[in-house]
Amino acid sequence: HQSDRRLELATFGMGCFWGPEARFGGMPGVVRTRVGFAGGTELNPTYRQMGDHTETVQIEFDPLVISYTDVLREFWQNHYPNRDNYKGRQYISLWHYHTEQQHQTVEAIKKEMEAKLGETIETEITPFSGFTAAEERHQKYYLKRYPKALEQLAELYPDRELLTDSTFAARLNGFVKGYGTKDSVREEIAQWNMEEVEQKFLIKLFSKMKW
Ligand code: MHO
Repeated sequence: HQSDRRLELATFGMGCFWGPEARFGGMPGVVRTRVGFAGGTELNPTYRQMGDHTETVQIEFDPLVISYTDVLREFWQNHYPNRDNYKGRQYISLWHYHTEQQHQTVEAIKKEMEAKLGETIETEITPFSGFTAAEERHQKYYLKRYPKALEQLAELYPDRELLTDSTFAARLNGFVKGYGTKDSVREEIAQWNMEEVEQKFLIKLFSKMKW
């Protein structure tokens, strides 16, 4: 699919991971999304046994289209970071930075958001320490509610791993949750870094998709 040159990673938790995967998956410039577990010590976490890990979304994005700063603002503008942790660490507000440059940006945007919120932000900000993908049934969770659409995608993505990693599926998962319109999705596909015949194929598939 899209080539991976110059992609950047962001890893964060902001409550149940289904919603933020759709939100960020619907954003132009986000090339790949996955949900999983991060931040804890439990070995081989699963949904049923995540131990001290947090429900986390990991995105790969093209910084020429969407900046790390944009991703951070979207993160803080769309959850309350100081909630009581009623289920231990499962739903805490968590930000993992991958580089020292990212770390500095996180601290700067945190200050900006604290000024807006009028409160100290308690998001746990720590260096990335690993990410374990969640079970397949949690990936692109909202898109999975549309079996007819999945059937039409099955030819393109014969195994579910391919669907999980696809930019198209990330955008569709956002679309079904109300992020983006038919036109915005079509317009964006036309910008993707792939052959024009592939773009046309995806646009047609999307336009004719039965939900
Ligand atoms: N309360 C939600 C949480 C799911 S999210 C993957 C539910 O069980 O529907 O934690």
